[in-house]
Amino acid sequence: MTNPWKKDFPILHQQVNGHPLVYLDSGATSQKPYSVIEAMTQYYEGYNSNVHRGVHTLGTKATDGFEGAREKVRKFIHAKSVQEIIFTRGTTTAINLVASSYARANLKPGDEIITTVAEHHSNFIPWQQAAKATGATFKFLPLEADGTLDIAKIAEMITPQTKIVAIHHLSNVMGTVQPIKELAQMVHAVGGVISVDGAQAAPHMRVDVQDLDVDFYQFSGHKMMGPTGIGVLYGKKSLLEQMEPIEFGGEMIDLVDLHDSTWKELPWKFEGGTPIIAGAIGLGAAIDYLESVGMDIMEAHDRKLATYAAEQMSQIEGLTIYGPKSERTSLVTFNLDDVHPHDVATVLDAEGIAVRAGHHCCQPLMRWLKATATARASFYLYNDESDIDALVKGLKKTKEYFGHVFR
Ligand code: 7TS
Repeated sequence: MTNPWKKDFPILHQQVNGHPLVYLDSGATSQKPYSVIEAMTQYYEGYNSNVHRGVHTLGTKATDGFEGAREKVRKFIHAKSVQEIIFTRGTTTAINLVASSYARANLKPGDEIITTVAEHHSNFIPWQQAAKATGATFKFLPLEADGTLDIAKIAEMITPQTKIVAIHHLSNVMGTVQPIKELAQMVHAVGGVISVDGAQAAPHMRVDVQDLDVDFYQFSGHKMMGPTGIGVLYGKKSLLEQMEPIEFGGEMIDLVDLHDSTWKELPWKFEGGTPIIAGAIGLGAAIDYLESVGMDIMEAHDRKLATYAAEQMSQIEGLTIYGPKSERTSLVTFNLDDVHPHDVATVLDAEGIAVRAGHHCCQPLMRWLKATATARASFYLYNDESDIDALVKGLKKTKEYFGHVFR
């Protein structure tokens, strides 16, 4: 059966290096459906204007589009209020906001920030630096060999010293989904907060911030069929209210006096300067598209593909797969014999197959895996089994080629 969604993504219908494009790098960034591209074009062609300022018709339309997108995000992650939805440049900026504002104001020596070695650098360095700046201790939850967490083993690490637990929801290398709801309960029981990097989870599964009971949750538009330059920080209102902005200027002020100033109410106090208006509108259109598919269908589709890929790839002799045997979703990270992953990716590219190779912005995890680098195939709605069959064929060809070269 042909993939019913692929027709919605114009970029996928092209040849690369003389072969039909097989795009297996959605973990880095996803492709965009026509409806997202059109929503952004309509804004620029029809009502481009700044938001929250003018009373003129175009300005009002732009503000309605921008704030309408915020409401779509709220509904998408089931937040209580739009005041809890802060637009940022992406996941990285959203995490930095929490680490620079909340963490630096609330931590002191003796307090602990707990994370894992499997974090993307964007969910690692901001906390590492906040710990350094405040004298807090930076600690790591032990991971099982497949990247999962054993809740029973980590329970004793979460103590009244634990002020922040910062963790990924879905790993961009291992494909593991972490038990966020259980972790949130444990962290709250000792009076701490939990901040969750949802960059990979939000595109692939239904996220309900109230059900998970997370304090902060961050994700990027570009990984979920929206444009680059827009992302989201969800924060519980009670926490965001206590926090100081880290960017000052237009848009976020209430009153400015010579020697002091006051801020707008949530969410705007964290949105200094002219925001990414077309980006927010594009993200709103992406959410409409995702909802039209249904996040439950999406999750089942991406799990099925990741499982099929792991099964097929594990039959290639000399291929190592990282991450859990089952229960993986959306991606497979691997190495092929002693061939450098960049060489694997280069041979695959010659076949029109796009995969990512490198450390995936996870250097501590690469060290923990004892790998200098890995290759990764990541899947999304517009992929199907035929893409994975092409990958397996390409990998066999790569193996043959390098076997021949090295012999
Ligand atoms: N967190 C995780 C888990 C990620 O996978 C990424 C990006 C980020 C944070 C940062 O997101 P950004 O939108 O702010 O850049 N991950 C990847 C990747 O795996 N390959 O390229 C980018």
